Amino acid sequence: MREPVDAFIALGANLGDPVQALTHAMAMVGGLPHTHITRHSSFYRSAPVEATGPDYVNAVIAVSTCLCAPDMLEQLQKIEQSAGRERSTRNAPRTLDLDVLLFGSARIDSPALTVPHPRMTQRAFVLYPLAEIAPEWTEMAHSLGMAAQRIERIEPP
Ligand code: A4P
Ligand code: MG
Repeated sequence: MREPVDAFIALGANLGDPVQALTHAMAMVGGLPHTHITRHSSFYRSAPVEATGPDYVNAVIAVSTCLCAPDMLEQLQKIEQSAGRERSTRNAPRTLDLDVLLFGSARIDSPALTVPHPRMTQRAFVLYPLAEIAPEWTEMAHSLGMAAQRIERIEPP
């Protein structure tokens, strides 16, 4: 058995019932073999970035996992499929998107997987929820500003 690794996963959706989709996806990720969720952010409503369609709901979770990164990606893609994800064009509206942001200290550059996620530092919808559970990202999140990319925390019911 591999040593556990702390990984961060971004969740996003802007079709169907995004809050329900993210809530269900978190439970599915937490139920993966040799994996448990250690922290989760609030949900955030955000304007589409480099994309069209309805507003997104985004969140970030931290997991401790003994899966290797390619196996984690495969499992995340199965969860996306089970949520009815259709891959049409890049950045098309979606029922569920699960991206690996960070995987311990790994640096991966394979055709299927790039870690750290190459666009994470440009995106308020990633950095704000990430900073909530990993405060070392707070300064970078604030440097983007909430004005340029509209984002607001959704108050819990
Ligand atoms: N892939 C490579 N690296 C990774 C990684 N670290 N995590 C590959 C997950 N997948 C990774 O992804 C395309 C391929 O990327 C996968 O087959 C995988 O092998 P995809 O999910 O099929 O396509 P995508 O999501 O349309 O493309 P991409 O490049 O992941 O898009 P982004 O950059 O994630 O942007 N605006 C708001 N407000 N909120 C959002 O959540 N999301 C996007 C998608 C655009 N605008 C958004 C949001
Ligand atoms: Mg994706």
